[in-house]
Amino acid sequence: MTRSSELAQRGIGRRQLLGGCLAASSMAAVGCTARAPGTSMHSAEASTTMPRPFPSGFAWGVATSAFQIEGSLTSDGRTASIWDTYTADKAHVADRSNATVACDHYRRWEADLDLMKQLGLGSYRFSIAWPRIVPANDRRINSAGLAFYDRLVDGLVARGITPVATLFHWDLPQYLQDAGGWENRDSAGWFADYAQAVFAKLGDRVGSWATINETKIIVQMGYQQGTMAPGQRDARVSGRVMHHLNLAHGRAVQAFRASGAVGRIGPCFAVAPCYPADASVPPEVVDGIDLQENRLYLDPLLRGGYPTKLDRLDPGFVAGLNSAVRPEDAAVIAGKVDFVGLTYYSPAIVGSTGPVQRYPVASNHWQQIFPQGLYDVLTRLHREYDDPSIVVLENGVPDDSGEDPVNDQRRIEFLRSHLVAAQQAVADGARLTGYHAWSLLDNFEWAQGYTQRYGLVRVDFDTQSRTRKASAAWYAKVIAANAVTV
Ligand code: IFM
Repeated sequence: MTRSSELAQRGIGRRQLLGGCLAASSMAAVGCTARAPGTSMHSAEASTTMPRPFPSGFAWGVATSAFQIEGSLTSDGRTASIWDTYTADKAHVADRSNATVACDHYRRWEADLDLMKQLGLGSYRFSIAWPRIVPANDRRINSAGLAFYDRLVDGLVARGITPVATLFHWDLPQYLQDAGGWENRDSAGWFADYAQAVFAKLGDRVGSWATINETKIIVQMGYQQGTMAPGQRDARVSGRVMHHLNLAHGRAVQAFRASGAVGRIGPCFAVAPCYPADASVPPEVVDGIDLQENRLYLDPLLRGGYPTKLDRLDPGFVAGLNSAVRPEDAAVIAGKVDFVGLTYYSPAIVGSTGPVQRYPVASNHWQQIFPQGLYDVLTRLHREYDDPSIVVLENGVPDDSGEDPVNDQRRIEFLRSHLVAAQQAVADGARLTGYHAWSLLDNFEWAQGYTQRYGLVRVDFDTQSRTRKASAAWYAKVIAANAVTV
């Protein structure tokens, strides 16, 4: 067994959450107030059927990403990203599909924005495709690529929807991968230069910027498990990549401050609250998984440095990390951010011998449905990370198992229960200012192709027609009421 596959086995990657099937009577999340699950948040949930209001001005949104919806992969000067390359090998995609058309959003964006307005959305999180903006090695800025996002941002503002732009949602230009990609320390500078061009064009209208989407998923799935682009399995490289992604985040924040752009900037963490499956699991084992799932990513940005005790991690990963870190990096990485963005899908349930399935599993097979996990991460940030302003940048579930594809009752229940958890966290002090459901549209779900439908709006991929699902109507009511009703 190689070091990297060992690492993958020891870790709990997004697709690895099913291990055994243990039941436990009580557990406590690492870093959270110890209590049996359900005692705090859930008892409040059951006690009333009154609407649970969110703070006034709460940002209700949906999220998407460029590669997953845009299509038009060669239009207006765009060049290939690592995901174009990865999906060119059909064996990498569950249904052997690709994102050449996806939701055809690049051409249908105006109708999609109209749909958002009809739902009453106040916030739209989208991502900008780096290969549209800096398509070639000469580092020329492609004005035709920028013009697309310029129109999109104008269209959002005209409809009263705040643009929330993610600078990097996994579609690294292939020519940069050929130059070493995130393994190359220069990547932080490449990213800052690209970000600077985007800030210069859109910085007068974008409300919030997310720097890098889910660094952890890139590290674990792109470089440890090899199940996402660029498909590597190398623990040492993954350690270097993580550090350079963190550095790139810090350099982009610096570029933002220097740009004079209005708006706010912050990271986007994929958080996974960790719980022991039962009382026999040693706390240090849970702590090691929490380190790998959360603190490795949160601490350098929000606490000024990596955790010092890394002995539970793969030695190759740690060696790669140490080889990349320079003393001057910590301050750059920890530059002040305006909010903490997070995506929440699933907890990590830690058994003595590996990950454990404890809660109902979604049709993607990796997501355990546990709304209290959202409550726990929000209140943990409030308690342990200096009470930041927080935005949920993604939360959702695929629901394609019902007989009527637009009557997605399971999604409604998922969203309702998670919003109840979020509302309770706010009531208990978390400074949550916005929530984005993943996703507006059914879309290209990376290595799963079109097999998993996360949209509030159904997309017929043969005709590109859009049909609002029951969840879209339900979410519109929540938005209008600024409250979720149990
Ligand atoms: O579709 C992805 C998204 O790109 C990143 N966060 C998780 C989603 C569902 O897997």
